[in-house]
Formats: sequence, structure tokens, C-alpha cells
Amino acid sequence: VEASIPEPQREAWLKHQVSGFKDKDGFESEVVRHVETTLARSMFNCDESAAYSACSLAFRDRLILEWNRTQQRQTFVDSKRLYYLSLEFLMGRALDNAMLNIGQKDTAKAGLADLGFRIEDVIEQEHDAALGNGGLGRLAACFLDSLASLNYPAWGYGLRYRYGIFKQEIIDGYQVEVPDYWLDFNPWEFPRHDVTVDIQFFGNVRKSTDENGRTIAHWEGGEIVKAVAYDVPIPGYATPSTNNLRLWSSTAASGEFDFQKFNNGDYESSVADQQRAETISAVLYPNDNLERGKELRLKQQYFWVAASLYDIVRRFKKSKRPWREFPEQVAIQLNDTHPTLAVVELQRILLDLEGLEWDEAWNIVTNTFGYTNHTVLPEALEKWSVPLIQHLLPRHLQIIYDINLYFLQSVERRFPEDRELLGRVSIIEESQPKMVRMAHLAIVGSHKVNGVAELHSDLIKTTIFKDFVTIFGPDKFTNVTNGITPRRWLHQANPRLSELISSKTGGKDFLTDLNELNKIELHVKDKAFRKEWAAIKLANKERLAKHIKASAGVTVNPTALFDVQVKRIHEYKRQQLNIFGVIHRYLTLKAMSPEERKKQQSRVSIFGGKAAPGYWMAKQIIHLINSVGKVVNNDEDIGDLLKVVFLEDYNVSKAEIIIPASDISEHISTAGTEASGTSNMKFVLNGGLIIGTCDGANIEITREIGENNIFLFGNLAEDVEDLRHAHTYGSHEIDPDLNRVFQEIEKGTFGSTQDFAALISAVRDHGDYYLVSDDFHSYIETQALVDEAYRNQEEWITKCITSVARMGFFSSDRCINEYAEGIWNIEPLRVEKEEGA
Ligand code: GL9
Repeated sequence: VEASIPEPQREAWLKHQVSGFKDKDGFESEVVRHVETTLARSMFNCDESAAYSACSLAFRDRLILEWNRTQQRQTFVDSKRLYYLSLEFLMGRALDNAMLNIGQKDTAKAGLADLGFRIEDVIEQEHDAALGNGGLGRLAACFLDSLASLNYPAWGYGLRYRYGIFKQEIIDGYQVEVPDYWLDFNPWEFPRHDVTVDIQFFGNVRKSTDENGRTIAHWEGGEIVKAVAYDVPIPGYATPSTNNLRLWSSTAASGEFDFQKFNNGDYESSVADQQRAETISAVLYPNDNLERGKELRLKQQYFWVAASLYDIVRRFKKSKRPWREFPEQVAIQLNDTHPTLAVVELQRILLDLEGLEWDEAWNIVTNTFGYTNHTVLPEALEKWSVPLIQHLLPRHLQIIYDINLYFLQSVERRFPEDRELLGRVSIIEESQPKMVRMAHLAIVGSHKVNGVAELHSDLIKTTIFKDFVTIFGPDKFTNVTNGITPRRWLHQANPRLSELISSKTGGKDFLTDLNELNKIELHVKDKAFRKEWAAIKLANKERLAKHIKASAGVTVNPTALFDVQVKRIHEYKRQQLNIFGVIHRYLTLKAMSPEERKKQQSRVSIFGGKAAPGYWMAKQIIHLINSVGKVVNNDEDIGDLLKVVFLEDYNVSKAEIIIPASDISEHISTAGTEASGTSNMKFVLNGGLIIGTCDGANIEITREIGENNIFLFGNLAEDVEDLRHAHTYGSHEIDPDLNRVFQEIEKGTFGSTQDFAALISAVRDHGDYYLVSDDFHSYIETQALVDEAYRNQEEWITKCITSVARMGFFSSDRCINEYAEGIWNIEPLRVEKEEGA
């Protein structure tokens, strides 16, 4: 590319090469320039919000230069790239992360101070980028951080929702949803109005025959929507590598359709078309572990998948390589089944547009894709009705049927005696209406399928995907245990702890090689180290206490044991078990004499998390937590012994305050239901212990940190099915302590009993599907062990330090390296590290 530019012009370009700020002075000058020109303000009306904008723009300018160089490097080397397709990227705030990853936070802090601002206040101005629901979307964000930090050539592809996950307000103890309009001013994205793709919907399929007698399918008619690219730079930590997250936004195609309407004078309906097109990328579906089969959701999926594939194919075609090399240049990872239509779309491109034969095309497709499963919950397994796909994507439905036909034929040849097998593994469910099973399509269309923690990966092989293991063999199925980025979840969220650790591990290497953490175990007896450790935890708790006061109006004692459960509200995650346990604690305290009470451990029970707007039971749980808080927090007998707080609008930036302040956090899902969990890793990494069930990554955390450092309780996954069977067909005795809790709720102690009746009857009358009663006794007993352990602060701190020292395995860097080697077959690029970064 460079060689094609004539010498004189080249000289002019090079003479004016932009470099971005280098030091404090340069930073200040960039900030002032952005305030005065980009924002059209001055020193007389530059508030914190303007300071945030200008500071972000200064960093963005630096990032985009690195971004450009990274793309040039990748194009030049022309090695295999990974494309991570995810409907959710829960990024949180970008400024603090950019400053830390570039290694210029101190510069910015000093520069902002010169200009009259505190960096903390400036950082606080940023609106979270909340394009995700929970763990699945946050995992994608951690993966982007690791991919860039490890110098992998990789792109993320997603949707640019105008509204991210809703903002949660708590009004009279109930959740109220408020739209999250976050795009007013977003300095972190670059609109690429020149990078657009026309996406077709509806229409019909015409077949013709070419000169060789081959049937060609033509997808015609219907309507076109335009996809516009918005690029978000993703800075790696301590490396100039800056990768790209490309988000697609929908808008009306300014094509013939509109023109005709204009000509007919139908202005109103052409505006309506525009709005309808924009609806596609308007809003993130706020469901957690639930798929509801809405047409707009399917439109979102196809829109995003088709635009992304067009982009990927366009990039590949520039290399002029033969098609069979596609899987050597391109790896595409399907984050859950949401992007599974990509399998069909690539087959369509190769078959209908590029003229390949079926087998050759299908071979390319299956060698390109990998599929990650994130849940075994049946209500989350995606299915789309055949009539809906027929209507929206008629050609794709034909291809799905053909994929299924060839697949079932091969199964039949190999297992001729097993008729029922065909029905079980078919991509089409023979229901009324017929349904397309997206997980089956994803498995058949990929070369590797992985779960996200060991137990989960074993479970998918022995339950929901058992038949596919028989058909494809066990090697197609693998495990990649989730991980988290230590940059955001330690260095950024807990700067003092990060600093203390680096003083004992010899620098910041642990942030890029988390196993370095094990060096701190040598210092577990070091008095000064332990003292500073405790002081940091207390300071983090004081910070959270302030936040609790400001947001929930409750005064809490920072020396009490902070007990935290923050995650989406869901029956399988069992916040109901937690709050029933809190009520049990309250009743126990109430029954004590004042002398006895004095001997008890004070606790603050902290909850946070959003309920899906249509999930009534989850909303009742929130209401019960708030109702209990109202009674307990105002009971003078209880005082500081117990406080119950629900923090509204849990999100990434609140997690950064809450997680470092936890003493014990709760990961108490019914065994076998939580695929992995990732906040469990964040809490332990920040020097908190956990109480949990033998579920998801809790099991591997136990293996790494040692069973003396975790509080496990409850029934095991292997016993869940029998217990459920017994509830339904045998007698179901409710735990007597839990029954006392129920009776207290039914007495009206916490307000209107009617509201909470459903939570009780789910356990008592409807089979207790989530085993709340079965696990209650074990839970209460284990909580008593937590109290006891916390009373011995020296022992407790030893447990915390030891646990942090052994958390190296849970870095998303380890996780990404496993994907790169075992699934994607990609390698990091060599990059010269900059000084200072
Ligand atoms: C989830 C699982 O429930 C979690 O256990 C897992 O840690 C993450 C990431 O692998 O994926 N699957 C899923 O649908 N969600 C998860 O968190 N839901 C949301 O993200 C809302």
C-alpha cells in the first residue's frame, strides 16, 4: 500500500504524522484543544462532564493511531484471524481501562489536576456501555481484553444497540425498568459510514439451471436494510496492540424502494420505513438464560450475522486465496447459539454466490466454526419456528433442511438400527409448528463444541448433547473453563491491592502472567503485608458503605461481615435461599437475650441484580429482599447485628466497587444449573471468600485454592434428578427451620403476605424444583461456619491471601490461549513493546 503513494505526497503525509500525546504537557494540550474546538467550550464552562469528554477524546486519538498500526501489521502478516461473534459485549466504562492499559493513568491524573479536576470524578462521568445481560456478555468483554493484551489478531462482531440493558430503579421495594439511552455522546466509537452492507429479508427463492445442469438458487425480492459499521478500539494491556470491536447499526437502505415512495409523494411511509429499519438494532433483549422466539430477535440475529460474514468474506477475498484456504485464514467462534445462522449464511454464500459444490462448501463451513455452549437450562435452548424462518429467510430454511438431510442420512448409515436416534438429533423438531433446534445446527456446523467449566462440559456430554458424542466421537467436545481479565478485575477495580501485590511479586508481571500471584503465598506470615492487606479490605468496605448510604439510605458498619450476592435474579441462582436464610438469622437473633446477641457476628447482607422484565417470580424475590430490609434495618433489638441492603442497578461499574469490598460472596445455584459463573472468580481474586454449591467453576476454584478456603454446602449435581423425582412422586418434607421462616412471612411480618405466597408455594406445593428446602439446613450450618471463621481474623486473612495466591488459573489469558491452541489454531503477532506502557 505504502509503495503506491508518490514520493512528494508521501513526504507531506509523513511530515505531518500524528503521534498522540507523549507526556503530561502533551496530554493537557490535547485536552484543552478538544475542550475548545471539538466541544466548543472554554475554561469558563468546562464542567466534569466536558473534562471527561475531552480526556476521553485525547485517549481515543492515541488509541486510534495504535489501532491503525495494529490493523496494518495484521494485514501485512496476513495470518489467521479470529472473529468472535457475540450478541452481547458488556464492556462497562472505557476511560479508566484505556488509561491503565496504555499505562498513562498517572499522566492523566496529574494533567487533570493541573486543569482543576480530580481524576476519580472525571472517570465517574462515563456512562457504562451495557450491551449485555450478565455473565455471557461480560465474558465476551474479558475475552476482547485478553485477545488484545496477548497480541492475537482478532475482531469482535456485535450489534450497536441504541438501548442497552435497562436501568433498574427500586420504587417502594419493586423493580422498575427505565430505558438506557447511552449514545448521546460516545467518544469510544468511530462511525464508518463508508462500511455498509445491504441485508435482505423476506422475499422468495427462484431456481434456475446453469449450462452444466446445476441448480442455482436465487433469493429475490423482499426488503433491504442497511448495516452501518461502528468501530470500538480495544486496547491491549502494556502492548501497542489495539484490536477492533465492530458493532452494526441498522438504518433504511436508500435504495429503489424509497425512491419509488418519494416519487409517489408518500413521504410519511418512507419515514416509517426508516424507523422500522432502525428498530432492528434498537434494543438489547433483557432476558437472562431464556429465549422467547420473537421475530425481531431473529431479525437482529440475521442482520448482525449477515453483515459480519459479508465483512469477513470481503476481507478474505482481497487476499485472492482459493476458497479451500478459508478455514486456514478465518476462525469464527459462536458465542452461544445466537449467531448460529452464520453457519447457514456462509454455506449460502459459498453455494449460491460463489458457485462451490455442496460438499466443498460444507467442509469449509464446518472447519471454520466453533461453538460455545453457556447453559443447560432447557428454557434457554434456542428454537425458532419453521414458519417464521420460512417467512423471514426462505433460502436459509431450504439450506437448513438440506444440512439436516445430509446429516441424518449419514447418521442413518452408521446407526441403521436406531430409529429414535434420528428424531432426537434432528435439527428439526417434529412439533406443531415444527421448530429449528439451533444448538443442533451449531454442533453439526462446527468442528469443536465447548462448555465453560469442567462440570458443565461433562454435563453437556452426558445429557443434552449425549447423542452427538455418540455420533461425532468425544474429541469434538471439549472444555474451556472461563476466566476473567485481571486488568479490570484487580488492577482497575482494586488499585491498592494491585499495588500491594506488585510490591511482593516484583513488579506488574502478574497482570500479564497471573500465575505470578503464587509468590504472595511466601509472604502470608509477613506482619506488615497482612496489616496492609486488612487495611485495604477495610478501605474498600468503607467506600462501599458510603455508596450504600448514598444509594439505599442505609447506614452500615464497615467492620461487620459483608455478605454479597450480586448477579442476575433467577430462581436457579437462588437469591430466595439467601433471603430465607437472612430471615432465619433474624428470627434466631430476635429469640436471643441481649447478652447472647452481643456474642454474635454482625453482618451486612448485600444483594444486587436485575430481574428480566417479564420474570414475575424474580421480581417477587426482589420485593421480598426489600421488604425484609425495611423491617430488619429498623429493628432496634438488632441494630448493627444485621442489615439487609438491595443495591439498585447492578452493573459493571458498580461491580468494580462492590466486589473488592466483599468478605463472603454467595454462589449458591442448584448444583448442575450454573454453567460456570465468573463473579466467583472476581470475588476470590479480590481477597473475599465464597460460600457456594458444588456447581460450575466453584469446583475448580476449590481445587485450586484448597477446600479449607471455601465454604461448600448442599446436594451434588448427580443427586438432583433423584431428589426432584422424589418431590414429585414421594413425600416432600419441608425443612423445619425453613418452615418457621415461611410461617413468619405468612404472619405478615414483612408486609403483604399475598405478594410472597408464590415464593413459598414454589417450594412447598410445586415440587421445589430448585431444591431450596433440601439445601436449607446445609446452607444455614455452613453460614454458621462462616461466622465462626470470620471471628478468627488472623485465620481469615490467611485464607484470603492463600486463595488470591492460587487464582492464577482463572485469568482469561489462560482461557484465550486454550481457545487459540485447541480450537482456533491462531498465533499471537510479534509486537515491539513500547517503553512506559
Ligand atoms: C451464562 C451462564 O449462566 C454462566 O454460568 C456463565 O458463567 C456465563 C459465561 O459462560 O454464561 N449463560 C447465560 O446465558 N448467561 C450466563 O451468564 N446469561 C447471561 O449472561 C445473562
